[in-house]
Amino acid sequence: MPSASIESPSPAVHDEAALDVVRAEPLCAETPTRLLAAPITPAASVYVRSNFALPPLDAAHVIDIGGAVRAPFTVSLPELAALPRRHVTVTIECAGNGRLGMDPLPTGEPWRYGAVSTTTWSGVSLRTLLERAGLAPDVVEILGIGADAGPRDDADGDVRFARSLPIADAMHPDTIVATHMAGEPLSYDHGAPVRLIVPGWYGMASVKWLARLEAITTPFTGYFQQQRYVYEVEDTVEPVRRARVKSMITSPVDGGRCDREVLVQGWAWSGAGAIARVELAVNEAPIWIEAALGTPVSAYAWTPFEAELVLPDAGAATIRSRATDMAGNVQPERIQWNRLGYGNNAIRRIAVDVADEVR
Ligand SMILES: Nc1nc2c(c(=O)[nH]1)N[C@H]1C(S)=C(S)[C@@H](COP(=O)(O)O)O[C@H]1N2
Ligand SMILES: [Mo]
Repeated sequence: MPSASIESPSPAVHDEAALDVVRAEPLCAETPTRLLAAPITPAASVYVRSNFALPPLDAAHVIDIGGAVRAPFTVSLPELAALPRRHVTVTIECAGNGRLGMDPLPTGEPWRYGAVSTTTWSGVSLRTLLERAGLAPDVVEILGIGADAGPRDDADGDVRFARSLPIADAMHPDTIVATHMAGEPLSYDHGAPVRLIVPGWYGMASVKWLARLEAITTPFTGYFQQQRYVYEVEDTVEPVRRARVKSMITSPVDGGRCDREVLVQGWAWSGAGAIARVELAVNEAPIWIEAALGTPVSAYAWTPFEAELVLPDAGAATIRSRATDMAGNVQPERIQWNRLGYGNNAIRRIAVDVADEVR
């Protein structure tokens, strides 16, 4: 039987060298650049983003399922472990990834480009629990509430971490209540003993330390839905949802050295569906070269791309990548600036120092 107990409730379970720490307490840490080239991110190097101090939870933890349902119930970890298992390999990106590339720099964690990782999560379809509870016909969203809480910056008192999902996303069989990551029980930083995993959505939808699921009949308007994880542009506020189409060159590395003839490789992903195309351009030339696409390890994982380029001169050069998804979304040249700095999927330039000779 799969274990669903917490191995160690100690917060300091991460290996410092495996992550680039952005903030130590609560832990916010990126996957190191060199490890972003791996199709599956090494487990110890999956990025971590926590808003508050880790909540005290133990193996006796239960999830409450309630709200607008026929039969509210609680599910314990052993009960969860006995239900049919589902495994999903997913690329998950923090909505704040790339915030440092925005000018002027918005408030929030100063993420560079490593708040994105790919790993396999295992658990039970959220749908299985919702069907057992029996949703009322007028349910519009499922609210996931974490056990963690902390101060909000617009009012007194603490706020729980909570995010809602439209019913269609909540009922998708690959939206799971996960107890394992990369075949091991969740680490405490990743939400032990149990969390949501929502493929295709930016990370904030995947509520860690899941304590309660609530079926609601009007859209959720809580702090993390309306004040945080929103695209705020002048007077408009729009909750952040699915991940925008994006690409990342992993080789050559940004700031590194390469030959004039260079194999450029990287990843592209989108919460709106499969990747249709990735194109590359050198320096500011408006000439886009189509890269070859490989096969992603799963429908929710990033798609590999590569192309052989011949760079024009020795010395400094830049390489850009631009992805398009099957829904026709294309990475923009410039990101629309938003106050909290989310969803920066603008075309990124990596800088390389080109060696003198073609070998
Ligand atoms: N309860 C809770 N869930 C949470 C968060 C949090 O602070 N508290 N952070 C969210 C954000 S913003 C992201 S990007 C992902 C990060 O998951 P990870 O730390 O396992 O990579 O968790 C999400 N779920
Ligand atoms: Mo995030």
